[in-house]
Amino acid sequence: MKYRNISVFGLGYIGLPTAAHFAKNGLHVHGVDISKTVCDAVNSASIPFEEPFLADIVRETVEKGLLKASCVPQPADAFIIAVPTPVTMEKKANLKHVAEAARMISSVLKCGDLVILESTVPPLCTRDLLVPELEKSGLSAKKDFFVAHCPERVLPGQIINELENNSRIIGGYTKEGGYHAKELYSVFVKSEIYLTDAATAELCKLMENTYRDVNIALSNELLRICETLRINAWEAIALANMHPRVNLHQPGPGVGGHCLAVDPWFIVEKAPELARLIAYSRNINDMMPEYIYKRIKSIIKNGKILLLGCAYKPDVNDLRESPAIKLFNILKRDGFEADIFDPHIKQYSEDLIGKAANADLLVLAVGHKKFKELDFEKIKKVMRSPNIFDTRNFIQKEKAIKAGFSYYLLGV
Ligand code: SAJ
Repeated sequence: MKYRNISVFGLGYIGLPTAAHFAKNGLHVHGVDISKTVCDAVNSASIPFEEPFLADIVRETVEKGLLKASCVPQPADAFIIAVPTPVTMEKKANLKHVAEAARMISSVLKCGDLVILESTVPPLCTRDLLVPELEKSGLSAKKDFFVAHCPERVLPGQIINELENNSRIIGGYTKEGGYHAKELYSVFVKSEIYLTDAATAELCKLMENTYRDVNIALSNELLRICETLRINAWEAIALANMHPRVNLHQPGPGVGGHCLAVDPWFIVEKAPELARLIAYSRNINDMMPEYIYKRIKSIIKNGKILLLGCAYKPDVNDLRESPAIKLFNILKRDGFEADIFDPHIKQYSEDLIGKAANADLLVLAVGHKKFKELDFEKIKKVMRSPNIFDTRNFIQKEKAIKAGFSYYLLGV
């Protein structure tokens, strides 16, 4: 194996598990992050966010001296960029962290090194931004070093399993770049590794998340149609999905996270005249919190509302682009007294009963497994008016009604 020393830029949800996996397989890994707090956490063998099984791997590899972190780059044989690529107010990719990582790498780059971009980027970013930044080193990406785009595609909450067991797409900037990157990832990827060119790999990653976002938008549109026709959307979707070639996704209060709510815009940015369905779907999903708010107002006109869940999806402690937070802000904007309880988010994880005191409505916004154990009898006792609105078809209706709640379900 040619690559013994690797450097991972960005120690977040993707970079840290990736770094830890290479270290677990005996490579020496140097993590680089602009946040000293993150570097200190890693060096003291702790992880700055929740992800099942990650803490053990980080502890083990840090203790063995295989994983270290700092804010400054150092020479390595291979560099992996896993920094955030958020979307701007104008719905364009903000690539400043990729450019900054590339600048840092170019300061230590040498002949024969491999540079891999894992961050999700608009098509042609490897060619038009990454390579030119790296070539400021005076070296050529066609002759002196290798470049590939290897998009991350793991699901938060299941990252450790998916890093090893999902197939991978690697897009070489040159054919050799692809081969070298494949050799490196073979260290821990047990499934197939498909080789292509960098631009195809970039678009492929965006297509996957766009497929999901558009599919959810379709379900959200169908849900609103069902409401006007007084048809149960959940039942209709479940039955349609019995068909062997139908896979409608789940409707709900909107789409959050740093991927589905962001990546489709990277396609729109490159082809605004053509990407009409993609942009329209994004807008449908973005409007869902306002729609939920309208439904809430049909249940109560004023009073106190407690949101159950604010993470962007079940069983994670990640708030990015969370539709529940958008709903919370809408409620506050319009003068409702509102609070949040979420067992996964530290600042909202305490005192469910205190928060439910004098509330007029509970709104189930996220289907966390822990909410299956809610003690409705106890909660009801402290509420002013025991109403519950389920936006995820998650709560057992009979249980809530038995406890004395008036039960409302989105999409019926
Ligand atoms: N959601 C729905 N209905 C559904 C499924 C999801 O409303 O039927 C909502 C969720 O509640 C959440 C949002 O969509 O708010 C996104 O959740 P998700 O589980 O679909 O996806 P992410 O953002 O956690 O991870 C996605 C994954 N992409 C695909 O499955 C194609 C993951 O594999 C990618 O690695 C990740 O994006 C990424 O980093 O791009």
